[in-house]
Amino acid sequence: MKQKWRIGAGWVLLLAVIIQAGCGHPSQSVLDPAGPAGRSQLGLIYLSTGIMTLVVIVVAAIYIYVVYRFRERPGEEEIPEQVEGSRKLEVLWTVIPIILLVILAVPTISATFTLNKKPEPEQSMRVNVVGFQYWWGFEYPDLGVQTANEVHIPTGTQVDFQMTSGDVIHAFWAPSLGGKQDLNPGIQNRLVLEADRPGVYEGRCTELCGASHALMNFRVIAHPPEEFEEWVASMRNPSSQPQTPLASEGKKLVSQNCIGCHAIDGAGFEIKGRTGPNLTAFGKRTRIAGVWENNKENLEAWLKDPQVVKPGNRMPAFDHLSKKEISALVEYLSDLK
Ligand code: HEC
Ligand SMILES: [Cu+2]
Repeated sequence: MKQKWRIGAGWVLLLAVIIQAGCGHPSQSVLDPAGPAGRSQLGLIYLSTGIMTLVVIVVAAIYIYVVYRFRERPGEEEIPEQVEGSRKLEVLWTVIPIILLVILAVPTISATFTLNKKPEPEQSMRVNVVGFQYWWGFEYPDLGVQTANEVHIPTGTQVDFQMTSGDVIHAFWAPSLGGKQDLNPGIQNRLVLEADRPGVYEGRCTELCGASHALMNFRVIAHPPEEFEEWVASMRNPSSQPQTPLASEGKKLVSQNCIGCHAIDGAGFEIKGRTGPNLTAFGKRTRIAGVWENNKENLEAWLKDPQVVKPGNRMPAFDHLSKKEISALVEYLSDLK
């Protein structure tokens, strides 16, 4: 039964991918690069696929020819001339692969060094990334802004992502922009990405990290520079105060239940928890925990039991709260803009 359910889910996922690809909306494909890193990697993919295709065609052609040419014919007892130890052939099939590997290696090594180059601090923007089971923390050290699961960047700017992990090994991959890079505890790795056009670029964890690894998604949202400046300004001065009595009730509940793990800038809480995603301007996020559309219904379900959505994640269920209390929390959180 479970197996059937999984196969069904697989088909739904495949269909979703096809439909998404059709919309050309959130982009998640190495074949549709949106920046220099992705383009350079796609070039290498074409080169290696081209060389491999050539090898397969040549080897298959020789194979078919040999099988046909030296087949056993009726009345023919003799075995064909044996060529074991032929110096000419040995040299030939050693030298050809060496040449192919050199053709592959030179651009690959050169691209690897280019992609790993430290960008000029004046011409780039630094973003610190920390991976956790199963969410992404993003910090803009020069802008004084923090967010989670959705990282906003300006187009046409090199973004110097410096990454590490808060627990196990994760890996950062936004296929359209380029990648991947591992996030190792205690080590800082770099990935420099740039988006040439505004858009939403899907990202994923690509290092098996636990039960909800497959749900450890993020989004890179690229804006034209002026729009990005507006986003930064709104994050520096977020509206974190409740607008309705219900939301005030919600804020109180947050201060009693949530701030040990979550920070909300501008709300005036004394404690700023760091073991969960920063919830500043949470109402502006497109998704909850990177997997669910951000709307009131889903948020309610998330708070009642986050484990249903993301098995094994580190947020406890709040099913002991009353319906009214959950509504109050939802009201306050969705108003954070
Ligand atoms: C013990 C720590 C802890 C407590 C307490 C906690 N959370 Fe969380 N919360 C987390 C973690 C960890 C995540 C990330 C889950 C994941 O995606 O893996 C999370 C995720 C979330 C998210 C999704 C964030 C995003 O970026 O999409 C929301 C919303 C949220 N929590 C709200 C709350 C509220 C409201 C409370 C209080 C009623 C609360 N949390 C209490 C740890 C906690
Ligand atoms: Cu992960």
